[in-house]
Amino acid sequence: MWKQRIQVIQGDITRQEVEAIVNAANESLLGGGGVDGAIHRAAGPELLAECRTLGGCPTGEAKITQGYGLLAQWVIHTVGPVWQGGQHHEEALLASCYRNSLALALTHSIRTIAFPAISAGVYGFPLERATPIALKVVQAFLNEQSEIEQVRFVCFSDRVYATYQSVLEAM
Ligand code: AR6
Repeated sequence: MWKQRIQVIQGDITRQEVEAIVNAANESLLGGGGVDGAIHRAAGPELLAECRTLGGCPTGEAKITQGYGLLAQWVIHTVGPVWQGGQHHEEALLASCYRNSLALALTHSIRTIAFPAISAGVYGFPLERATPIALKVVQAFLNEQSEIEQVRFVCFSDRVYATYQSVLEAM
């Protein structure tokens, strides 16, 4: 059952003991604020050095690096869309972030992965719209394959945590 492989927790993604954590990056992949800044701080300067070799990442796609100082062995960097009102393919691009991150995890035999609420911070994607997209893409992906054992949504705030819980309960 897909739901048993999904976990919603409140916490800091940099402290998760999973094989891969997902970073909500920007197209440069050279760091920033929010969860991106926290991940780079926790991983150390080697992460930025590897990111510099990647040549950036288009919105909706994902690239992988090692985790360096993190507990996680891998970091999957994905670039969420900036919310521009909803008429600029934002929903499809956000779905692609989750799908491409999971596909990259599969090709690296990663079985446990943690996601932040991609685009729901500085990029301004309304949480009420972002959360069902995240959960539905993961649901569909888990139903298609059995290699990924656990997907953890790490919610930084009370509001994000409550939203994920209620959307998941209703599914
Ligand atoms: N663990 C888990 N979630 C976190 C953490 C953390 N340590 N820190 C923040 N969040 P944001 P975006 C939550 O703004 O909207 C960066 O500068 C946060 O509360 O980090 O995709 C990049 O370089 C929110 O719920 O990412 C880009 O330029 C969620 O993570 C831009 O921000 C995402 O918020 C990307 O914006």
